[in-house]
Amino acid sequence: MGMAGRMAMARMMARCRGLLVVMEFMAHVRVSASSITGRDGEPAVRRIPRDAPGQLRVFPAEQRPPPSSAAVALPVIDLSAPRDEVRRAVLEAGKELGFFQVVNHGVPEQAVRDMEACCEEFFRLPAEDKAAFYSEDTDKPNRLFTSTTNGTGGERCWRDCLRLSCGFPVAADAKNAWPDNPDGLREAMERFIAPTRALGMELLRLLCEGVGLRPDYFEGDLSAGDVVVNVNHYPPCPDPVRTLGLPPHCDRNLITLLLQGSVAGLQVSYRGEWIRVQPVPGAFVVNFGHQLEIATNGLLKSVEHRAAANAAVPRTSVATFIMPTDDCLVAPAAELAAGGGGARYRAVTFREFMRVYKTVGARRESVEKAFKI
Ligand SMILES: O=C(O)CCC(=O)C(=O)O
Repeated sequence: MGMAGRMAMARMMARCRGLLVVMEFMAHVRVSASSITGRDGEPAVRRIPRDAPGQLRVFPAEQRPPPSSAAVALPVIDLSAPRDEVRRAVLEAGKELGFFQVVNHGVPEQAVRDMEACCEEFFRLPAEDKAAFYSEDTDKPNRLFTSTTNGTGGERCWRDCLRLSCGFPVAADAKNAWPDNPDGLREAMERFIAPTRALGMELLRLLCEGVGLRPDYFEGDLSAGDVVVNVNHYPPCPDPVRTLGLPPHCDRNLITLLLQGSVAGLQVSYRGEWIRVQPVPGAFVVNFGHQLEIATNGLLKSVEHRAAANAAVPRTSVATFIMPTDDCLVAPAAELAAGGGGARYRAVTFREFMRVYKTVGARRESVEKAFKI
């Protein structure tokens, strides 16, 4: 074969490879659902929705979205109130629920709006424009994937996710690793990350003051790992009663700041019930990850939450996770351990925590079992 022939062949193979990726991507978001089974192997769905993803996770009845919600709402805390008041409210909500919403939080409205708009636009792109970003390699810091590896036993939940990561401050090569389509996504992400991370650090300072740690306790390695953003996208689901967007899980990081958008879906575990979190325009939902629970010796807990699917409209949420560095040794703060009858968690590097977390899954009970003394 001559040079021109070899080049034509190379071009065709490259096109085929591209197509395979697209087909693989499509297979993950829309394939025939003939193999739907519950976790225990029982054929849980008898009438299969025509457009359901393959191996759709069908949750046992007791884990499905409840017909009614708990009669408790997450507190909405105005961060522009006097500091004493804010500190008290944040600590109270944090101790009681492990979750709260914040408004007047200092993250510019425009930064929030641009981030949400670019993320929604990303998921509206044709599959072939997103396919290059699709990967099932969980070690990749930036990727598009379907469902979650958390506690689904390989079955799929009704969620696509664009995960974007960076160190802080954001370096040029980190920014260049994010999708450049749609236009402006990289810039929106960069403008969003800085004030959102600053909000997380301010909440950590308030919590430190509240529990009696020095205000900068979480500055340094405990918060200097990658900032990870999960853009969760839940397309309308043909059978939302029998599956979930995300299964119950606790977060692995230090603190999480979630924009849940205008469509409800987040549910928070509270005394055996699920609180449906009502969207508050412009608010961040805040919750604690396992690293905060370990560092505060269990004073502030990482609480299980999940995302419901819905049949009517697509939903996009943006979760920002503040993480320790991989080598950071996370242990109960000495002053809290002393006051709390000794350390209740073993000291662990964040790398080792993540190794175990990936093995035991994200349910609260299994993580507790692995790290509680
Ligand atoms: O979409 C939501 O409301 C929840 C997202 C979430 O829990 C996560 O990204 O870990």
